[in-house]
Amino acid sequence: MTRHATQPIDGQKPGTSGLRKKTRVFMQPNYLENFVQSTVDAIGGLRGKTLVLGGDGRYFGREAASTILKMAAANGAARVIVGQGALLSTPAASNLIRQRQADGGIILSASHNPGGPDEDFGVKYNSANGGPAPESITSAIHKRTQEISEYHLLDAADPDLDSLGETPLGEMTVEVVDPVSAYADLMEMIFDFNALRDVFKSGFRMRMDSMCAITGPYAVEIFENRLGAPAGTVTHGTPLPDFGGMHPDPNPTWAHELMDEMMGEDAPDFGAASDGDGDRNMILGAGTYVSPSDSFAVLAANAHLVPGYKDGLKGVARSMPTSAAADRVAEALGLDCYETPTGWKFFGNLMDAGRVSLCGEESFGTGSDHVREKDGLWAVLMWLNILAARKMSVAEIMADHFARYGRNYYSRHDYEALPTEQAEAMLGDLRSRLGELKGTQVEGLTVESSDEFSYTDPVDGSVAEGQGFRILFEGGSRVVLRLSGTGTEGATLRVYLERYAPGPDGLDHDPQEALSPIIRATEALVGIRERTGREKPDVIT
Ligand code: VG1
Ligand code: CO
Repeated sequence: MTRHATQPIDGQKPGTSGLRKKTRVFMQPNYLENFVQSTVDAIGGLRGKTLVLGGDGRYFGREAASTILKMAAANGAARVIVGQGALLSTPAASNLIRQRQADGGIILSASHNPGGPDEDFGVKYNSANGGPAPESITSAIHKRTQEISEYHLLDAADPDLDSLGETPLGEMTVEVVDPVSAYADLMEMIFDFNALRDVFKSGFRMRMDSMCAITGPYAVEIFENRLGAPAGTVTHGTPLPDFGGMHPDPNPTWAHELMDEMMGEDAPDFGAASDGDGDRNMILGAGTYVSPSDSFAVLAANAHLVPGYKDGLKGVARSMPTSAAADRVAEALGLDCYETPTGWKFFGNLMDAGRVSLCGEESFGTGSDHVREKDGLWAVLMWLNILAARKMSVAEIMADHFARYGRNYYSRHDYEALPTEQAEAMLGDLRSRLGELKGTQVEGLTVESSDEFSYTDPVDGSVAEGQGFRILFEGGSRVVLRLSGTGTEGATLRVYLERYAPGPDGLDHDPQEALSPIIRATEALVGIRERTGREKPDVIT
């Protein structure tokens, strides 16, 4: 018997990046099974297909992988390639899907959200191009969850996820692979590993904080084993089911240990951190924090120094809330620059069509067309390679970049776990006033325009509406507001603040100070403090 009767479960709607819920929600009877079967149904079944499967090692990942393997077998899949121990970083999964020409993949992660029985879990389907399924598929999955009546699951013992090699599961083959080697090989093809070895030989000091999440084994293999960085360069390098209690979100708030070290005396030359599933990165120099939007712009400006991009870039793309720093680089280099909604799934078509090579988001996400996900360790290697080629410190590279292109002062303020109704009412009210804001003078600023962002994909013509509110001020400053689509508790309001300083003066202010008129204008126009009663944001990046 492989058929099991079930009933629709409410709320199985994928967000910015797959379905994310409290782990205990996923552990309820039929919850995972319903969502996985709906995914299978929405993509036209699995008969004869090959899938890639793995996740970031968080609590419930192994059990979920076993269930999914038995479901894949009962649904007629030919083969599932699974990372040993059910582990795969998100970029490594994307790479395997592409390299092995699989039909798709399932990634078990809630990314930068904490893990554990009382924290978060997630499931995401990626298509044959290695990228997160586009909205057409995620909405078909959601629709299917509302009408599902049965799922298929093989009655078999849990498959062995730890021994490398092939074993049968019913008619299907389970192929357990080393999660790290193919990814590390790909990195060797893109970067100048000889030059990087020389950098470490010369005494260059780096700290890579893997935050007890998935990048630990990848970072140890790449930095310590292949590039010769001293043992201990990678900290928190063992993936743990609860991330050792860490919140694996690489930003100054949650990666505070690394922040303290990099801002302290005798700081290493270079510091980096990554998130739960390994697709995010934070970049630091001794005493220097690089804002993600600036990091993306620096990578675009210097990519030609890296062997994998020596012939130049096809174009670049950034999410709408990401600062326009990269636009200035694109303009100088004569590259097309696309502006997409938040979420990596919107970059896939542009990369597949050969329109862009590099993509970036303000949320510590950068990547290229080497895979179809953002890629944390790739970004760290980009920086290392650029540092090696330019023989400058992180601080020097930033100062040089700002002097050349001007500086887009930028910050994101997050208000977490707001009552959903309150947050929606606040933005609903803003929506109703959007048309009247033009010309409003506030805190010495004048509103130039305001709208709600919608995106028409230039490749397939699909339209995504309601992707965030934009208020633009005269002189190039702006504020963007949107609600998060990855949280599992109430609503998280994200407020993205930006102000452009052309230079040569005024390039080295504290971003919060430089942005203070915009912060005050936002309060006057939207009334966040007044309506939520929150004195300040929970997280500032
Ligand atoms: C957030 C970020 C977005 C990112 C997404 C997935 O989404 O803002 O830029 O693509 O997380 O990242 P939201 O809807 O919460 O703002 V990851 O590393 O969690 O897969
Ligand atoms: Co992530």
